[in-house]
Amino acid sequence: MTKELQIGVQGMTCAACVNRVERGLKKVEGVEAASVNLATESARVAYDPAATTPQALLEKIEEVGYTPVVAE
Ligand code: 9UX
Repeated sequence: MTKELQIGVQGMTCAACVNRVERGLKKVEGVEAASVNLATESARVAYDPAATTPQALLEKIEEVGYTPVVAE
């Protein structure tokens, strides 16, 4: 089973920032795909809810240096 989550990400200013967040998210166990958009300051993550949690994804974004924002 796969779930998708849209997360706001604040603090990104360049393409390298985007890569940091994407690569960080993809390293989380259970993440199947991660796509980060600089223009909309958000990340879209597909993950296995049996293997990870939204909380772990938010913590990873903080760990790589950015600010996650849960909106929707
Ligand atoms: Mo370049 Mo993005 O230092 O932080 S990676 S602006």
